Amino acid sequence: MTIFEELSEAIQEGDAERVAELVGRAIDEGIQAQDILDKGLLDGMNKLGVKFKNNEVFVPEVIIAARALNSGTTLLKAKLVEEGVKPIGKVVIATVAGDLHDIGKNLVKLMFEGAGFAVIDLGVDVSAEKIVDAVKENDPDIVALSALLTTTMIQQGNVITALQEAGIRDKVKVMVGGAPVTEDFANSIGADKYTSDAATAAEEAKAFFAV
Ligand code: B1M
Repeated sequence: MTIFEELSEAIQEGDAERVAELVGRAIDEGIQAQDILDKGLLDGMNKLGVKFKNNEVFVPEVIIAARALNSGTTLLKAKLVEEGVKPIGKVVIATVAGDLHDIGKNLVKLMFEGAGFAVIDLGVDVSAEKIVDAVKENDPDIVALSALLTTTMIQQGNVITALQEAGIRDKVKVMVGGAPVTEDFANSIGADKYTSDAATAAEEAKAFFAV
């Protein structure tokens, strides 16, 4: 088994200690940080994403794998900066106003990070105004909105209206999701993409960049 395969397996098993040990070994062997990231860490996270989508693993496994991914990327960060590796895109993510549910939003965030995006997480119960401010401040490629209540999903539309009113709607792709959200609803509010789960959200985000 190659060191990349070992890393991918350790990520899928959520073995943070082993991930740290393998990343350290790969760095010592002079392997490029980008390869360690793409062929090892992100390969593992992508494979886990597919298993999550197919209901072969569940939320706890994804959270544990994300912790393992973090232990690897923390070690790699300095080397990645040194090699000038850039994230493939920037995402502002939030759970909309009035909504405190963040488990799904956090999973979407993890999948985006696993796919190589830089993610700015605004948290829960985030107003349209705050999201517009964050877009102006951070110039993201994607705004990702989560809503878990039938009473708050309408806020996703309010965010799009606020982006239009601020004259910055065309600068970002708006992705929406959450249990009560449907493709029809997403179309009705003018979102760019609806996905039903976190792994597909990251895949579709990559498709925007044709990566
Ligand atoms: Co709440 N809650 N909750 N809750 N809660 C639901 C959503 C509910 C369906 C339960 C029920 O009644 N059967 C119901 C909503 C009913 C409705 O609107 N029709 C409900 C209610 C009513 C409420 C309160 C109003 C209860 C009360 O106080 N009377 C209250 C509201 C508080 C508020 O937000 N203002 C409330 C509170 C809470 C807790 C705080 C106790 C807790 C949240 C804890 C937290 O998030 N930190 C909670 C929980 C845990 C749930 C349930 C049980 C589980 C939600 C969850 O995390 N699922 C939920 C019932 C259920 O869904 N079975 C329920 C796991 C998570 C991984 O799934 O978030 O759907 P989910 O994410 C999925 C997809 O939706 C998708 O990806 C994930 C999978 O890969 N996805 C995206 C999510 N965001 C996406 C964004 C994307 C793409 C995909 O692109 C950007």
